[in-house]
Amino acid sequence: MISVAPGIAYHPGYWRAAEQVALVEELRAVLKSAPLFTPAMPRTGKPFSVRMTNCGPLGWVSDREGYRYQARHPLTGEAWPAMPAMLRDGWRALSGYAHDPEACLINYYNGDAKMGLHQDRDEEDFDAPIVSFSLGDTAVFRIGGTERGGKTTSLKLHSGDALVFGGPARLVYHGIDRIFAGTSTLLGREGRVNLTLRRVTKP
Ligand code: MD3
Ligand code: FE
Repeated sequence: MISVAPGIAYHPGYWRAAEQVALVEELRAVLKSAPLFTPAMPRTGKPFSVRMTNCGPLGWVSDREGYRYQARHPLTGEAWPAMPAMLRDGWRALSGYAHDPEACLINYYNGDAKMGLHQDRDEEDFDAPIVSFSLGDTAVFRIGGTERGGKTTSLKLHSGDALVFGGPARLVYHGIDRIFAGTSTLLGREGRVNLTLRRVTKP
C-alpha cells in the first residue's frame, strides 16, 4: 500500500489477474439486469461521456433534475442488482469502516471518455471512505485538494488497482483526464471500468 497523500491509500495490483477475470464475469451479469445508461448534467441535460450503472441497495444517477441516490434503475425502473460478494469483501478488507457499502457506481469509459474535476458530496455520510477499483485500460487520474483551483497531481491507474479515499481526502477534487485505449485485454474491447463503493446513509 502506498500513501499518496493524507487519507489516500493506493493499492496497485490489488486484484490478481484471475480475480479481475472473475470480477468482469460478475459485472457482465450485473449489466444484464441493469444496463449502462448515459447520465446527463443537471439543468443543461448535456450528456456525460462516461456511461454508468450501479449495484447494491442504492445507485447514483444524474439527469436534468440533479444528482441523487435512488433505489431503482432510471430506465428499467427495477431495483439495482445485488452487490457481488467479491466487491463487498474488497470493501471490508480496505475501507476500515464497520458497515457495508450501500452503492457501487459502475463507470464505463470508452477510449474517448473523461470525467472533469469534481467532488463527491451527494452522500450523507462523509465519515465512510470511498473505495475505487479499476479494470481494463489504463487511465490518468487527477487529484487536487478540497478547494477548486488548487494544485493537482496525476496518477496512472492500471487494471486491478484499488484506491481508498477517507478522512481528509474524502472531499478532494478528482477526475479522469484520459484513457489509454488498448492497454488491457481484460474487457475484450477497449475501455475502462471503474467501480466506486460508497456508504450513502449514516449507519
Ligand atoms: C476521491 N470516478 O465515480 S475513481 C466517480 O475513475 C469518480 O471513474 C473516477 O470520480 C473514475 O465519482 C475516479 C476515484 C475516486 C472516486 C471517488 C472519490 C476518488 C475519490 C470520492 C472522493 C474522493
Ligand atoms: Fe468522483
